[in-house]
Amino acid sequence: DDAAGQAAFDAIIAQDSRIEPRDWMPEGYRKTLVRQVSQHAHSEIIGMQPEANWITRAPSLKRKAILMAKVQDEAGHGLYLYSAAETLGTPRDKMTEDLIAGKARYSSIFNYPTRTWADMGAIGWLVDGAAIANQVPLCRASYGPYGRAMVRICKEESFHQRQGFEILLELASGTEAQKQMAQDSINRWYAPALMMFGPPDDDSPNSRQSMAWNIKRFSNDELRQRFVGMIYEQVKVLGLTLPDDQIRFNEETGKWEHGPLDWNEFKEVLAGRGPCNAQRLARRREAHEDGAWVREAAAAYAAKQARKTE
Ligand code: FAQ
Repeated sequence: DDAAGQAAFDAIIAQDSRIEPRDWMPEGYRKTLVRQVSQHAHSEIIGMQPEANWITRAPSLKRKAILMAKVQDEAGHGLYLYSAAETLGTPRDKMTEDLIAGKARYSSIFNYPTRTWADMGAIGWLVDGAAIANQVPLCRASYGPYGRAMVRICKEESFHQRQGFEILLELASGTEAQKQMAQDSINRWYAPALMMFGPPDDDSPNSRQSMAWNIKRFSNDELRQRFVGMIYEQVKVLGLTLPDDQIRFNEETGKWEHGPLDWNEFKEVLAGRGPCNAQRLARRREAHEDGAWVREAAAAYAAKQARKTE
């Protein structure tokens, strides 16, 4: 019954152990996981678009092969995550329907345009970098299928981050125009990357409960500050700068600090009014419609195989 289920659940959480799909879990726990994991899956899938924009224009065959592999990895991440969410009882078709109907969230970051080749570098370094900072602690998330999916995803994200940093390093040691292109792209991606960690802690309605359930291990601000400290050092290797002159390590609090972020812009993007929201959703919808014949053919084939074995 529910009381026994709740007691067993509480004991697992208290031991910092794992909840598995067939275990009893509170409805709120299930709901918040479906919310976070499906949003995460959608982010990976929508996140393919800004980079796919540059595949045909990559500056060399080698760069093109690497970028294609990275975009394919994002598709794979989306699939593991949809599978993890499905173990909680929500079918993937339903999640996809919500996404293309504009009812589901995905990360704010993917609503910004990729204007130059340097953006492939800045996305790898800053966006994948922020993703890793946020996701390494999620490898220990209390829900088993989610935590296990995160382990592999984080390994692949590390490779993505290196390739982005290397793109910027090469541009930064190139001509003055190339260096300028790299700097411009860092200037545009810095603040949106910091916003990936979510709203400030005092405006984050889900954090407290998610931390109590061992889904989130650190708060949005804690992870954002840690990330700022990392990129503050890394940008020096590039010989470039971050567009924020207020970054400093506060000896008293032991925390990194950064300049103010425009949370109105974040809210606008979440409300569907960012620079590329409409374009991203239209493209996703179009891809879904274009793929209808594949789904129909697969279903017809499966039905035929089922009849054969009857
Ligand atoms: N964008 O109460 P909180 C990637 C929403 S990495 C949009 O703090 P929570 C890799 C939030 O959902 C990107 N919405 O929420 C890649 C909530 O709304 P709701 C994906 C955001 O869940 C790289 C409301 O604001 N990573 O894809 C954002 O405790 C390159 C209040 O916020 C993940 O999803 C945002 N940035 O904390 C792919 C990581 N922030 O649902 C391709 C897993 C907040 O109540 C290329 N997720 N919101 O309507 C998480 O860790 C958490 O969900 C947070 C938000 C930290 C994102």
